[in-house]
Amino acid sequence: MRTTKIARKTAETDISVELNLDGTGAYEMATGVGFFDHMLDQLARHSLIDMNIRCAGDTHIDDHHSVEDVGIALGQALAQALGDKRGIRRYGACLLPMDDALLRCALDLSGRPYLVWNVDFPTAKIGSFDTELVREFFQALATHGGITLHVDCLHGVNSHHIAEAAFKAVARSLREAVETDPRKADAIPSTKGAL
Ligand SMILES: [Mn+2]
Repeated sequence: MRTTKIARKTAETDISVELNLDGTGAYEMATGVGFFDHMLDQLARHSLIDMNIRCAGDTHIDDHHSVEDVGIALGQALAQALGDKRGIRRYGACLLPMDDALLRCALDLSGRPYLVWNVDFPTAKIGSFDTELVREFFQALATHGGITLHVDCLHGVNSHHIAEAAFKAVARSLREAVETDPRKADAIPSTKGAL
């Protein structure tokens, strides 16, 4: 089983992440940020990666440190659970509609962090959540997970739908990329021999 556990503690946040890449999308989220929990639920459910994420953060300041640091810890956990990436499909992509929102994700578990983020939110807030933090999360995830991550919003008028469709598009793409390919079960999917 490709499972892992990460604990990350700083002066700003205290985080634990448990993952099972070969799960069913079961999740338990308690980050102290309600909307963010709702987004992480989508990430687990639609990637079929079991996730248990806890964060005690300085949300009395704002949600920034908690959201960014969960992205860092989740990226580290993903990289650790993937190990030498033997047998994985490596690439994933998804075009995901949610009512008015249409999001496109393409990703490569390349070991080379890169984020291309073409997503504008029509509002600065979703409830009390700052929409700019969605990018912060994916930047941290890409950097610490070693992921080349492209996310584009092709259409959208509602910020909640745009954010949710982004998380679902990344989730679907991750599901594809971390899956083992039965035709290449013992190979590392790179001509370099390492990822
Ligand atoms: Mn929703």
